[in-house]
Amino acid sequence: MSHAVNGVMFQFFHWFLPSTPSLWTSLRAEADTLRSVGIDAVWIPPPQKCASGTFSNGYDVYDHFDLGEYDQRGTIPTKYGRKSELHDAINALHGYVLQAGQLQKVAGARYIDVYVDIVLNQKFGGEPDPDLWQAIRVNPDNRTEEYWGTGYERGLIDIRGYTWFRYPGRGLRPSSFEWRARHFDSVDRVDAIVQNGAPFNDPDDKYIYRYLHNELGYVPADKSFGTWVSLEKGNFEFLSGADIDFGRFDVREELKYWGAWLAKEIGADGVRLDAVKHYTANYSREWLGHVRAQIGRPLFGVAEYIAGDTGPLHSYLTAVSAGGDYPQDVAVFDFPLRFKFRNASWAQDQFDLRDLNRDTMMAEQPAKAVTFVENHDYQYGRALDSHVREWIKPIAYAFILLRAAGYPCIFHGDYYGIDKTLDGRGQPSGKEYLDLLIKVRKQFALGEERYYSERSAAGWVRMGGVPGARGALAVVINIAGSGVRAINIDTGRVNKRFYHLATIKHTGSYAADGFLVVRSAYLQYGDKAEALWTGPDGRADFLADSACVTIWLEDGVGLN
Ligand SMILES: [Ca+2]
Ligand SMILES: [Ca+2]
Repeated sequence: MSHAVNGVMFQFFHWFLPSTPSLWTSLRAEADTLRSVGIDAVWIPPPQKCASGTFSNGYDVYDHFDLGEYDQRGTIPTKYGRKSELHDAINALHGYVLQAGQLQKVAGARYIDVYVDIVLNQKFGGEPDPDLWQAIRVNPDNRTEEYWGTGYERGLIDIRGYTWFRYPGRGLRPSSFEWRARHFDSVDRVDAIVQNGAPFNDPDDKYIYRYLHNELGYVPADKSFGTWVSLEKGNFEFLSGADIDFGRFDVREELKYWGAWLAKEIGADGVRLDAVKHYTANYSREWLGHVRAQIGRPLFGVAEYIAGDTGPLHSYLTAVSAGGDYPQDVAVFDFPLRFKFRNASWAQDQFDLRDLNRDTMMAEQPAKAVTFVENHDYQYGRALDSHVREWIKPIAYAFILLRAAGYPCIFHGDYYGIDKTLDGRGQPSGKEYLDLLIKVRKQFALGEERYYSERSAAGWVRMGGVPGARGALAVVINIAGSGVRAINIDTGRVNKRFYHLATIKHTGSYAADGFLVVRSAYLQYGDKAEALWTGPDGRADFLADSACVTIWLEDGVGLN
């Protein structure tokens, strides 16, 4: 968790960003705004050079050590900019400016943590390897099924993968490590196949090729897919590109060395570990332990383990934070909760809101849950109907920002909106309502929580009464297709007036002004349009309109 009480994380990128202006430049320009609205930590995308140069989003790693500094893959900057611009952006988030060649702390500037995206599973863009390397064909849908024996497209083969990474454009610093076939577990594209001494052509995209051996004399002699990886598809070690073999000591050491180098080089305060279900959880632990020891200061860690159920997430947390000689603290993104938001946004009246509080990390391991509504992998335009529909976003964000559990993360596209030329549809900006929710989180989402849920509406009170709390807060969310709903809440506040702070709804538009934040009286609430009173038992029916979230604040000092 962030050092801040009620910390808020921000994912500062989405999938369809253009490469100009560079993201690092935009981030630097936005640093003061992010600071002023209450952001505590910013998750930045993978900063290293990738196979498709300025077209890569950061996950097809070519050279971990090129942060937009060397002429490789046809470009010096990455999609997100030059290394110098990355430094400038991080300095701005940390509250420093460069003056006459010296970094100066800006008086009073709050420090915003920087979490960097760490891609350890795969590499892309290598040259055809000088060596043929022995392999076996594997069924992509069931990785335990290997095509041994004799017959067409069966048996031992030698392949030339795109597994040679030697970095002439960078040279031998900060690392002289040269990647070759022996450093990988598997590939899905090959330059050549040789079988029984003759060239052979497999159909494209039909197989994964698993390498069988390390070089002569290496221990272990044989390669294998890892344990403590996801067992979807039999064994989910391979994701894409050239899959790195963490069964090797030299590989483990090289990427730990890189991790410590990167964290020191850019002053990272945390990491977001990409695709952890595709390499052994033991390496997440080993890598975090090494980097933390090397940099000698706290390093937040959150892992991307995509799962619809919490079971695999608990297993991963156990392996990393309770396994081995040096267990490492780590959090996980709450994908089960995010998929519920997605499903609720499509099912609306058919969705049972009581499910939001079941089978989620927020419910089952709240201190390890990074909660979120949308991300770069699921946003509109990525896959058919994978996105969370706009109408539910204020409701979902209220659920993660105003509840007691979890460390919430706001998505760039949800905050700034997305121009329709980028994603094909457009997305409205949620800045107005998100700024308000962050404020309410910081000042009122404190103290004991009491939560109530019915099928289409739910509500909760935060009772305050702790340092920093400005009073009690009641929130109602309503996913019904029509009609105002009431949730009876025991506020613990007897005969108290709660005023209508805001009702937030989507107008149906994908243009910039697609969300409506009603801050004055909400006429559909009748005699409760401006305020309501709790009874002598502390209870009241709190209201929200259909497809809305409504926030009620205890009368008193009010929102600052
Ligand atoms: Ca892997
Ligand atoms: Ca392996």
